[in-house]
Amino acid sequence: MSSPTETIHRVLDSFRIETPSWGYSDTGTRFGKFHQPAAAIDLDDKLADAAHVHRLTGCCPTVATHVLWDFSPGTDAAVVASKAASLGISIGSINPNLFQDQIYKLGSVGSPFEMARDQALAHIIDCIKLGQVTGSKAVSLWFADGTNYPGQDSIRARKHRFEAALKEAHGHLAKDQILLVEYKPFEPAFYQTDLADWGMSFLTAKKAGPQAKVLVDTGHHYLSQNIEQIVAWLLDEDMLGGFHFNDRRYADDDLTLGSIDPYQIFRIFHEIHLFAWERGGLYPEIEYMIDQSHNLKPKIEAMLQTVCTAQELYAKAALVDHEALLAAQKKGNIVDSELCLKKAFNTDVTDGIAAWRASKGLEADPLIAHRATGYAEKAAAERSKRRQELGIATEHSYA
Ligand code: PSV
Ligand code: MN
Ligand code: MN
Repeated sequence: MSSPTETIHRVLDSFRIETPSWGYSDTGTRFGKFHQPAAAIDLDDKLADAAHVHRLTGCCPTVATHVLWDFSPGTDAAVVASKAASLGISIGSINPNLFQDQIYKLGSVGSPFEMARDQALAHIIDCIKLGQVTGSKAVSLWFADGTNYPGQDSIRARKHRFEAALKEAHGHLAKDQILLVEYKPFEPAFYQTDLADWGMSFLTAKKAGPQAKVLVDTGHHYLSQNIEQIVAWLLDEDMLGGFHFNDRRYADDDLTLGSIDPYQIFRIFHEIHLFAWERGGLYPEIEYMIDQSHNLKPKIEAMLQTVCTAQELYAKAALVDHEALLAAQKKGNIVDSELCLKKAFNTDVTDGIAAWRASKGLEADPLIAHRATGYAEKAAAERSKRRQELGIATEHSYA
């Protein structure tokens, strides 16, 4: 058996986390937006911020992009890809925007209106092509589709429209592309969401084709739902495509990963490590992505906190003694089985992770290292000036 330090090094070496472009710019809740002086204004700023996070952590080489928020019709995707490359990162998942346009009032691919469905499908296909130009692997689909009142539309007709659209979209994928199908049980549709849970995403992805898999956004579940069980089932069916990391207290809160319930994230990672251990150390291909847009915390700090928490919980979960767990389970020893998880969860992995960072030429603590660079202050000064020149609403800072 390898030592804890060796285990931590081994698992962190292949653990990559994608940061979201929308996590670097000013976003808000439906109640308002609190501007931050250092927030990214445009895609160039977002790429620079993502590259900065990667430089500090060494594990965030890709940035997810949101079409319409990042790419306008005139944007040259190849230029964007080479800009990213010049900063040492690349464009990660492409997220179509299927909820912003007026035409999507009653849904996108699930809409009763053919015009809306056609526009949505064409947009997804455009995003698949965009992914081919930028060299991205995943096209990540989240739909705001659903209905708000009983009787508003036929639930089964909407299901069929989804199946047809995703099957058609799948036909446009290149061999190395994947289609990730996210689910969400509520909001903005409140009576019924078309892809409300993992089962609906699973079936829709299966019908779309072999390159479509399920995306688990940790915030998109009912309270107290056992997410690790969903993960275990998806792993077993080879249908787990990726994650959107965040934490929540009530709903889709998009709080920092592990800020509310780190043990939940640990248990998810445990299922993944256990699955790999049973396969002789062969890990499934999973896209680990962050889906958080911090409205109150400084954005880069929140991103670094998230990445470090993900690494910490991933490392801890790798320390579960699988042999001891199996032996305890075989004896029906519930207490010892549970203790195998608790022991790993309670292990302090700070030094092990610091040693891993040192071996990559990284500082022990990315957050402290970030503060020492003065990056945020420089960005705040430069971006505030640019905002004024551009006539963009400026921030009111209490800091
Ligand atoms: C909306 O719920 C959402 O947070 C989804 O999780 C998407 O993945 C994300 O927005 C980006 O469109
Ligand atoms: Mn998401
Ligand atoms: Mn969400």
